[in-house]
Amino acid sequence: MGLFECQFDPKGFEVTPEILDNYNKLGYVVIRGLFDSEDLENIKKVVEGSDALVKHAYTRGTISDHPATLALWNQPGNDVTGMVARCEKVVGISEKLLGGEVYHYHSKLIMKNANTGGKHIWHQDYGYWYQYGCLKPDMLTMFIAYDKCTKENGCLEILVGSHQYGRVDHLMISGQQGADPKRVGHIAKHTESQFVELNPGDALFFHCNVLHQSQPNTSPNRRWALISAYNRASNSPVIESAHPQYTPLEKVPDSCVKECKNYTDMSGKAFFKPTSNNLFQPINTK
Ligand SMILES: O=C(O)CCC(=O)C(=O)O
Repeated sequence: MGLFECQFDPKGFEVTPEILDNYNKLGYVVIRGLFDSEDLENIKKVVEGSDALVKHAYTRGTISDHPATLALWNQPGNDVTGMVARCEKVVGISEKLLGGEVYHYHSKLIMKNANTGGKHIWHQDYGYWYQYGCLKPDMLTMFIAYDKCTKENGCLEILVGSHQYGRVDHLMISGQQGADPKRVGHIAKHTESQFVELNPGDALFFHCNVLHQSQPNTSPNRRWALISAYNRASNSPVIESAHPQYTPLEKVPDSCVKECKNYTDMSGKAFFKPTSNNLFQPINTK
């Protein structure tokens, strides 16, 4: 079975009942061409044209010399990457898939450079968001390919429909939080694995209980991705933790991704600053 995918149409795109049914059944949808080359050119001016964003990058995990490098921010902000996270198409699709108002939970830039690391072990995003006080799995992740994502450069691999098995216990494995490998082994016998190969500007929306992993980038081709996570407004965390409680999201027209000229002012993004003991730990679990 191939990937479940549809093509974005800037003149009018709708999350149809067919898309919603498949999302609920498979746990994901790939939307090709959600961002076009002009959008990507403008995003590039922030991501590569200045160090304002990438200077916040850090490395996480000790998976046998294949650590993951990323920058993470809790509020979208007003630069071009903020427009990506706040634009009507992204927020609208997320609201349709989650069935109600959403807010920005966090975003990140995952940087898998050529011939480097970036291994992510099998996990569910809700594996740790649960620990952050989100009571329901009313959350999703949007993964946008900034570079072409292929099997060779460590694209995402998902277990299709694995969200239907519910949340799996997560354990600390070599510096990363991973889903209990025995449980994953059982689920893998009942689900199909799919490599999610994407072209720049394509987006994968996936349910927070979908099991996913990715291999290190052993290829000569860089694989960077922009990721934004959304939570239902009604599912605000019941404790203070690493990511924000309900904060109304100020939507912007899709055209702002092309038109925004803010490439350097990152004020208000609330970048995550790692310390030796806050990686994946709730800040306050009272
Ligand atoms: O970018 C990747 O390869 C995996 C990212 C991921 O799964 C995560 O950050 O939770």
